[in-house]
Amino acid sequence: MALERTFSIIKPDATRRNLTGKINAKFEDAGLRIVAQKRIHMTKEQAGVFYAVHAERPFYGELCDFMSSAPVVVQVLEGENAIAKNREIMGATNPADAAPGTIRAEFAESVGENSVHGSDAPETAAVEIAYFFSGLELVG
Ligand code: RTP
Ligand code: MG
Repeated sequence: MALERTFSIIKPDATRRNLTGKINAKFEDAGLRIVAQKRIHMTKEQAGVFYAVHAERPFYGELCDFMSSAPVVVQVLEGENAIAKNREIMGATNPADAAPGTIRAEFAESVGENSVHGSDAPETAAVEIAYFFSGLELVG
């Protein structure tokens, strides 16, 4: 299988608790390479565009408030089967359901404040990467 790229966010609950390094270690230990990374603080509007797919869900407002409440680390991860591999390392959305050893099992605080985001398909990965990074910032 060819190298694949996925988009990842280390969310505000994790940056607040200084967990960036521990989370990045999990990605790197699993063979994913961080080919782009930056720390940003999104406005509520920018978070709203990113999560527009959830606009009709009851938790949308709360999610946008949370994602703009503190800095996040946005990153592009590269590796074999990177999209599925990253979702496996992250664990289930709700930390109560996340497998032992996953990021969400170890670090997430709740179903909403769950430490990381990862793209769910090649099409969404491409759109999400382009929202935050220019081609020149991706250094494989
Ligand atoms: P993500 O998009 O952040 O990688 O997470 P995911 O695919 O595992 O979950 P998704 O269904 O796409 O939901 C996006 C994010 O919305 C928040 N959420 N809150 N309060 C709730 O019931 C609820 N459900 C989802 C979480 O932050 C989730 O990661
Ligand atoms: Mg999702």
